[in-house]
Amino acid sequence: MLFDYVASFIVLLMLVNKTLSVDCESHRYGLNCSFDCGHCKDGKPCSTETGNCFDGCEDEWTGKLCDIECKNGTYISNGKCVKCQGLCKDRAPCNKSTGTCDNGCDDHWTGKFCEECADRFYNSNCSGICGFCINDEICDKYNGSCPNGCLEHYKEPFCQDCEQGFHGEYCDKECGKCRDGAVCNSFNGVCPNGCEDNWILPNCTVCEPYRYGPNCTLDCGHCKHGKVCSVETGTCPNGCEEGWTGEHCDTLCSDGTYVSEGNCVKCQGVCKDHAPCNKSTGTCDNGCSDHWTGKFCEECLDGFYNKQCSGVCGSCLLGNICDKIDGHCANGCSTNYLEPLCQDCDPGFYGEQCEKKCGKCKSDAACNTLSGRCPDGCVDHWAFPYCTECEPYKYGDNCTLDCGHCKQGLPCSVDTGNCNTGCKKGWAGTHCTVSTNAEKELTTMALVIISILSSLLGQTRTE
Ligand SMILES: *[C@@H]1O[C@H](CO)[C@@H](O)[C@H](O)[C@H]1NC(C)=O
Ligand SMILES: *[C@@H]1O[C@H](CO)[C@@H](O)[C@H](O)[C@H]1NC(C)=O
Ligand SMILES: *[C@@H]1O[C@H](CO)[C@@H](O)[C@H](O)[C@H]1NC(C)=O
Ligand SMILES: *[C@@H]1O[C@H](CO)[C@@H](O)[C@H](O)[C@H]1NC(C)=O
Ligand SMILES: *[C@@H]1O[C@H](CO)[C@@H](O)[C@H](O)[C@H]1NC(C)=O
Ligand SMILES: *[C@@H]1O[C@H](CO)[C@@H](O)[C@H](O)[C@H]1NC(C)=O
Ligand SMILES: *[C@@H]1O[C@H](CO)[C@@H](O)[C@H](O)[C@H]1NC(C)=O
Ligand SMILES: *[C@@H]1O[C@H](CO)[C@@H](O)[C@H](O)[C@H]1NC(C)=O
Ligand SMILES: CC(=O)N[C@H]1CO[C@H](CO)[C@@H](O)[C@@H]1O
Repeated sequence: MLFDYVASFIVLLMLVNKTLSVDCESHRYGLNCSFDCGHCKDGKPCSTETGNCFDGCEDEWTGKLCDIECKNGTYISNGKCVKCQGLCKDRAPCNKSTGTCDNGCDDHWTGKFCEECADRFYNSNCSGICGFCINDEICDKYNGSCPNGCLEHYKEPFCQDCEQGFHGEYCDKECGKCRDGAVCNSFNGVCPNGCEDNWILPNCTVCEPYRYGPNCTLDCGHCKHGKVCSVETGTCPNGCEEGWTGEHCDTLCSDGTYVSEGNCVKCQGVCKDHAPCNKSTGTCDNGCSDHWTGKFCEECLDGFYNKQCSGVCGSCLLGNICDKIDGHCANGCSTNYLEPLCQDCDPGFYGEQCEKKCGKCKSDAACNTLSGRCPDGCVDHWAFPYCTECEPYKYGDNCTLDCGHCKQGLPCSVDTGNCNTGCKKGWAGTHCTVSTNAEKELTTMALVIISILSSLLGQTRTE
């Protein structure tokens, strides 16, 4: 019985002993309190039996015992260390308790955990840069494709490269005329096998010199100073070479014409030796032909007129020049000249300067302006052809008076009727009309005969 008591006392002691052993030093647990607690929150002790922390772990620690520390590049999620989701700035590890990036995301990354590519970047590294999506849309962040297609002339679906046949920084340039229809390099526009005929390397977008037109098949005209014409329009930058005209300087003005306002027009005047005028200026390079003057030798020299400047002016008053077109003298003629040309004498005058008066021409006719001859004979008793003197044996203002009986049958003075050498025998007086010895009848008879004879003579002269 006593043994039973003793035995149960020992057991009791043992129990007590065990109970006492549970009371470990702070931050220790387990049998014999041989284990240290983990990293409990706020430095609290853990359960002395199990070692569990009551209110969770200190930052960056996990596990029931808060004895697991996450490595750089991982963070605690559901009590486990998992890989950081994204990429923090400067590739820093993410916050081990939250998984976020304490100093922000690395370039090209975004999202709460910097786990997503920023707009316009793609692929697992967010190193891909979006192409040229239509409407400036952003590309898919995983595969980089544009959701609704590309900007014009970019290649689907990534819109990074130019569509075939285009090149340039914005794929806005069409390939030139590559030989055999080849496609140009989409970056530099170079045609791989050279150009079609008439185009030049490297891009085959420019015509060979001196060619133009959509296919570079047209030849430039004659541009001034040998310049190249515009490849689009074919026009010359500084106008045409001398003598050429037309929009493309491909029309040559023929001799005798020149370029005026883009057209070939007739030379205006007459050049020396009838040379053609200068085709670009219209002037006469070696001067004017005789009788011509003016910038273009287009005007008659003073003193000449008509279309050929062959007309010589007449005697204009005071030596004025005549009109260069029709030859008339604007202020009238010199004395005795005939208006309007002042070339001929006034009727009734003749001589080199029309200074001589015509004689007594029959019917008041004008005499020949050069010779002074009367065309149709004289007024009665005047001597043909000039009709300026009396017929022989006539005298007086109107030559109507008969001479007397002058010696040797000579005519009397036409002015006075005097017989200057004296009278015939039997006659006397200054006019020798006074009979000295002959019978009156005889004298009268003789006078009648003489009168008839002389009138007959006058008639034959005027015929
Ligand atoms: C973990 O990251 C921190 C902060 O970047 C750094 O100071 C530390 O040295 C890193 N530890 C290891 C073991 O690389
Ligand atoms: C991690 O995040 C927590 C909560 O925001 C913060 O208290 C702690 O200081 C952060 N750790 C570091 C190393 O910045
Ligand atoms: C991501 O970056 C690494 C290292 O720079 C590289 O080797 C890999 O090819 C990249 N991946 C993609 C999809 O760009
Ligand atoms: C890229 O991803 C989007 C969305 O998942 C998909 O619709 C599209 O077909 C993909 N494009 C390519 C070229 O893989
Ligand atoms: C050819 O094309 C390239 C790219 O578009 C451009 O940079 C270059 O100026 C072009 N060359 C000529 C001579 O036009
Ligand atoms: C240019 O070439 C094309 C194709 O060869 C042709 O159809 C067109 O008529 C040509 N144009 C001219 C102005 O020669
Ligand atoms: C025509 O005139 C121009 C300009 O004065 C000159 O340069 C050129 O030599 C002339 N032509 C001839 C054929 O003299
Ligand atoms: C001369 O004739 C004119 C005109 O017929 C006349 O007036 C004049 O009297 C005549 N003179 C003489 C001297 O007969
Ligand atoms: C678990 C453990 O270490 N138990 C030990 C406690 O102490 C006694 C006496 O020293 C040991 O015998 C146990 O092994």
